[in-house]
Amino acid sequence: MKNREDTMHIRLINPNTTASMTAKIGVAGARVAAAGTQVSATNPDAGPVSIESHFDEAVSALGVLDEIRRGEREGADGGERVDAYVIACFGDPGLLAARELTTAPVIGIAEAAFHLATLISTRFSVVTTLGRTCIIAEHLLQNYGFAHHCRKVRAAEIPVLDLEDDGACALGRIIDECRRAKTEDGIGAIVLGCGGMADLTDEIREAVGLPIVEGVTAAVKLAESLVSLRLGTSKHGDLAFPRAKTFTGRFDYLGS
Ligand code: 5HY
Repeated sequence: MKNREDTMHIRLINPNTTASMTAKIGVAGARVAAAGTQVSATNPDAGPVSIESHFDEAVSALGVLDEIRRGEREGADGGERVDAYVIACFGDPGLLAARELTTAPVIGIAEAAFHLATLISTRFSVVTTLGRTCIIAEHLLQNYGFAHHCRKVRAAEIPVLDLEDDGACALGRIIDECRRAKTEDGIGAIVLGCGGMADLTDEIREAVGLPIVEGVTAAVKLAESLVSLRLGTSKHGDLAFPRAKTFTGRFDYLGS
């Protein structure tokens, strides 16, 4: 392992295949990274251009696992070792399966944002993209044990890729929904519910006047903490490496 005091490499994985969103996520992560932290951002070659349903989520999870395996291979082949991974989609697709594939910490942006929001407020709301994805965030809140901290999961009713289109006034709709949350939900903070919102934090904070927790930047800072504390994914118990076995058909490449 590297001398943690000096350098670390954090790999951000955008589970959808929209390269412009991956680049934006990379810029947002690098902007908050400490000196000595190298941030790289990738997305799978295959998968949905945006994740807006359970189906999209399920398909994107395999892309996430392929990117983790790629990061591990790069390190093993003498390339730049990855010290921590961030899954930069608010559904945290494939999170636990990804943790099985590496000793490095793997952090989902939803989980990271929930953790930080509860450190600065007793109650927060989430503002995500489409109404149909709210249930995904609600399931994560329950699963991670944060449901009682979250007053409401709201949607700005914008398709994810509107965040890539300056003409779509996605920002205005997000600010309007955040303002409604501020006046109606009795909260102290707002969590942004999409990796594609990673570059909007400052403008939303200015316009709404509440602490805004954004998942990509939250996950980068948590990853830095874990790596500098030499805390990696436990290989004792359910997150141990998967047992070697044959995979058939188009998944035979996963066999070991
Ligand atoms: C995300 N979709 O963070 C989720 C947001 C959402 O492609 N990146 C996506 O709406 O669930």
